[in-house]
Amino acid sequence: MSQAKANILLIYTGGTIGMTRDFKTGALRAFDFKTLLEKIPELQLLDCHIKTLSFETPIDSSNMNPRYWVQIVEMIERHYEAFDGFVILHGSDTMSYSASALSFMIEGLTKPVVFTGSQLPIGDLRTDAKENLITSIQVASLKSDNVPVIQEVCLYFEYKLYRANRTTKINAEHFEAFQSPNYPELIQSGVHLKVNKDYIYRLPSSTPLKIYKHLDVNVAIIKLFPGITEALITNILQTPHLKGVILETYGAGNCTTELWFVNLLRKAILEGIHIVNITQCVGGSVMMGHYETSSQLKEIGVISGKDLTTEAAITKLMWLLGQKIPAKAFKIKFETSARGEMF
Ligand code: ASN
Repeated sequence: MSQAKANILLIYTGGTIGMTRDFKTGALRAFDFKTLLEKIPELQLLDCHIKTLSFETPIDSSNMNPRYWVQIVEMIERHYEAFDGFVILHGSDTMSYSASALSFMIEGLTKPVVFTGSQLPIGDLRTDAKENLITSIQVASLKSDNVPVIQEVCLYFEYKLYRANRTTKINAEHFEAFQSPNYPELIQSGVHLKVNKDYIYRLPSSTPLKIYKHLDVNVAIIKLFPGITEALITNILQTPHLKGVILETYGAGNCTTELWFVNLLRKAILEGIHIVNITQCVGGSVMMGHYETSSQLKEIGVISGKDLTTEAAITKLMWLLGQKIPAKAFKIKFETSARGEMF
């Protein structure tokens, strides 16, 4: 069967990839998108049609927030029918947060949405931007029998395509800046693109496209450490309007058995605050009840975040809270995989 050329929408949000160096201070700052495209004439050689859109003011991704996520999702929504795939150029610092958020905000996705960026600006001699960008566009164009091979939100960096909501940024310097500790790569890029077919996402049943735009930011992340004080946790849990907390515990979901700690959490849960247990370990999963030091959490109704990354956990929390789900159903929903983000 002859394959139609893919139509790709390239959305530029900012990040190092399009930055230039301020000649006075030496600091990198976001620059305009047109210059970025002039720097990559290779794009004309790709076997697809590319249309580009840009944030009015490109940002360093450290300034990212859920309002920008809504902007990105609306750009995709507006152009969903007309394009076969979407490539989002984004700063690497918060890319895993944005890409995880987008994975939850788009339900029923049957086209590729590929986040990418770079560690060095596209104008630098040793840049990693070109390979990342070119291969991301190729991945977004991949079809088999005129059907997109990738049908999920993913992240491409340094020869690997990952499921977005499984990723985390692990290095501020290396070109290999991301990792997917609990899920294999979807594609390895070498001489050929090697697709790991068994791991790519397919909707369990035909689901209509639905875009979610309400995210609730009344959330917190508490990372435990030996010596953490009662005063600190009390203060966080008394934050006005707080609705959910990601608790980063030790190992397989363990925490101190000191009475004040579990009492504070119990009180918060009774007041309607959702508490989610995830591990501080880079890989592996929470198993509440495996040790005595986590049984208490299970008993008081703490939600298991299983093998979620922090990025996926906090964005899933914002997304589910945005839907105003009743308390009982909330726990079940959170503990169930929505987009392949947990086992
Ligand atoms: N500060 C940059 C950003 O996240 C880092 C990068 O893109 N490599 O926007």
